[in-house]
Amino acid sequence: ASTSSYDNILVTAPKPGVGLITLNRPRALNALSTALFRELNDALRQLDDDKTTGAIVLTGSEKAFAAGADIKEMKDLTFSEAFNTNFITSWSSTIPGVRTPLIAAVNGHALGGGCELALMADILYCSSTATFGQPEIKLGIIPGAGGSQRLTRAIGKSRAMELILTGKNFSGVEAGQWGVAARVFDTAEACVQGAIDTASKIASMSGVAVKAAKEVVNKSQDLPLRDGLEYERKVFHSLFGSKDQKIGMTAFAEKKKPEWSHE
Ligand code: CO8
Repeated sequence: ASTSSYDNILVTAPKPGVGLITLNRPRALNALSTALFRELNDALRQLDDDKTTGAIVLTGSEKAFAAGADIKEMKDLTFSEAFNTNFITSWSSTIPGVRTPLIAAVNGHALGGGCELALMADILYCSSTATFGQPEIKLGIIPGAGGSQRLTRAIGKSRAMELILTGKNFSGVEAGQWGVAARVFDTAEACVQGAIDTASKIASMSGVAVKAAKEVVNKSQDLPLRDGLEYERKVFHSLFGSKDQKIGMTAFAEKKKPEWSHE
């Protein structure tokens, strides 16, 4: 396992091909500060560039995935500072460009920016006792990193409107029922382990096919169906130019295990 010199996060390699980023600001329940995001984005970029990393898991502690943006840091922010520095944009602009699959393992509080950060992941796992919510309305603001958009797409307008207008939380169990979470675990430990196991499985596939699959699934969130289907077909055709298509199909025909080139 590799370690690093970050102050707010820990980066390890729990299994071959898997990068694990743990948000680690326990005294502030992993509140998302500029310093934390600078480190998180740096670690994500490094793992994404590392050819040996096939999937990334992002988690927090048992108590908090992240309790939101750092309210103490934002308290005195003015409109002109927020506008001129394009506040939050630099925080949330790295993740959409990460091509390696990202799995969020959410335990404890995932509130405000913490909920939005979890929703930015490709796959979300949580424990039944996780607490999600967009409490911004109670602070006199609104979600600013996709809460009104990604959450609404995930759970529908009426439920999203209720949550965002009242600031009430929803549980890990509800996240599972509503399709926010792909899987719900009984304990925090099982949740993180489940995410690592899925990441390991993804890392055992062809890296070219995995990146292509992630790209086309994400297009479904942006494109009308006809354009999405066409996009999928183009990428599908293009994969017949990859080495791994030949390796995968030849291995099947010869009843062997494929040894991916990731090319
Ligand atoms: N910011 C700064 N500090 C925080 C935050 C936060 N969001 N959340 C908790 N802390 C601090 C507390 O101030 C406290 O510090 P101290 O010991 O110095 O007083 C410490 O963490 C422990 O917290 P509590 O004592 O409150 O712990 P409890 O277990 O009693 O309560 C709660 C836990 C319910 C999570 C509570 O801390 C809480 O309500 N936190 C604020 C939640 C919130 O409103 N979050 C939304 C913030 S706004 C936002 O996220 C805008 C989105 C911006 C986009 C982000 C880009 C991805």
